[in-house]
Amino acid sequence: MNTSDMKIHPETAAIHAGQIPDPTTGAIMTPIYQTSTYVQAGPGKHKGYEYSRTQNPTRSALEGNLAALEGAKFGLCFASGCGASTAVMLTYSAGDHFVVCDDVYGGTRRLFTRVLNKCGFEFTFVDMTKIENIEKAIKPNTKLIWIETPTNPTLKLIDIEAVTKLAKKKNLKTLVDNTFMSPYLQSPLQLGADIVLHSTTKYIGGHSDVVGGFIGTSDEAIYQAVKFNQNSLGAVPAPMDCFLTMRGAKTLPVRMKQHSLNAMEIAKFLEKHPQVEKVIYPGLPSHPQYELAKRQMKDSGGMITFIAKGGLEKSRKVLEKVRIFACAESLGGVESLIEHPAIMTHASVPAEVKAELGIADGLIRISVGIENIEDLKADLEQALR
Ligand code: P1T
Repeated sequence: MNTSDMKIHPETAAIHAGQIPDPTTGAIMTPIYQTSTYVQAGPGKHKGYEYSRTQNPTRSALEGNLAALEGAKFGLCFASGCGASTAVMLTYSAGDHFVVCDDVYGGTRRLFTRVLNKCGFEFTFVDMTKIENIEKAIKPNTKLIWIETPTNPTLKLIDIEAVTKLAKKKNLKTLVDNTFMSPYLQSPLQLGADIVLHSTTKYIGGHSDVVGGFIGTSDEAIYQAVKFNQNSLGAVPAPMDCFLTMRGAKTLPVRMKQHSLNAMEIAKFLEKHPQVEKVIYPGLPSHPQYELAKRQMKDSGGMITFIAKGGLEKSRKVLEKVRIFACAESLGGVESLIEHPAIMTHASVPAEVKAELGIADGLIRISVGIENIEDLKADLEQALR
């Protein structure tokens, strides 16, 4: 069951990578090593584990598992996606500049513009659907290009390969937040990115029961720098959280297939619906970057954004009337969620930026779960009516 030297497919890696039966009992599941410290035979004589902020065997198993899923040599886990972002960013210094896609997750924008700006970091936000916008934003002190694709919540796509080519030419690093796609549907490192990041709270955990973050890289220097910050900043996940995330990850491939199937059906249903003004879904030929979606993503995932006719009043009603969809922030769980980005997940984005990005009052974001598709359609139908 040690798969480290085998060439295995994602469906097998999700279940086995990083995990070996417990050597003391044979337990097939990695134990929850609920311990803060480890007994040493003498000062410095230990088995690779000294203190659980620094290392924990349940966390190591999860890190190995997720690194394998992303095709990364190294993986590091954090207490949240924001914790992972912070640990990466703090490997840089005051005076460094970053080019960031314009509609990053609201919490990432908040971290950059209201926390890290105070540390002397500089950010330029650009629409990365056009590569020339990135090229124009690069300055002599630029260090990293930060991509999220599809973007949150307007589901714009960014051509990862084109960006990483430009970054390499300019001697810059590229990070891809792969949360919306999951490692099963998109492989940024294979497209040339240096770092891949996840809020494991979402599809990787998959059951809305745990908050976590992950970064994967095959660059030893980046790994060492982020690992140093993982220990120094201390935003590490608890062993129980690592166990839950690892259990979730085992079914990631089957869940992603069903999320994509269900979302495709819902997107088509909404596109034909008389109460709906516009649907944004990368799997629909009406998506402006449909060709890129087919090239870059294995399937289209579970996230749909749409605009209901009737503005704020109508969208509020839809969110109040749903019965299977739950009105809640977050995404990527087995259950379907519906939310209003302008009021909920992206409330911290300034009003003028929201307007510029098209995060309108009528905009609704749904995370399509893996329930029965007819039930989901019936629920949206009655809520829209
Ligand atoms: O919530 P946390 O685990 O800290 O992850 C932050 C984060 C990072 N990147 C992306 C693309 C995200 O969507 C998130 C969190 N997003 C939500 C909570 C949301 O509802 O969009």
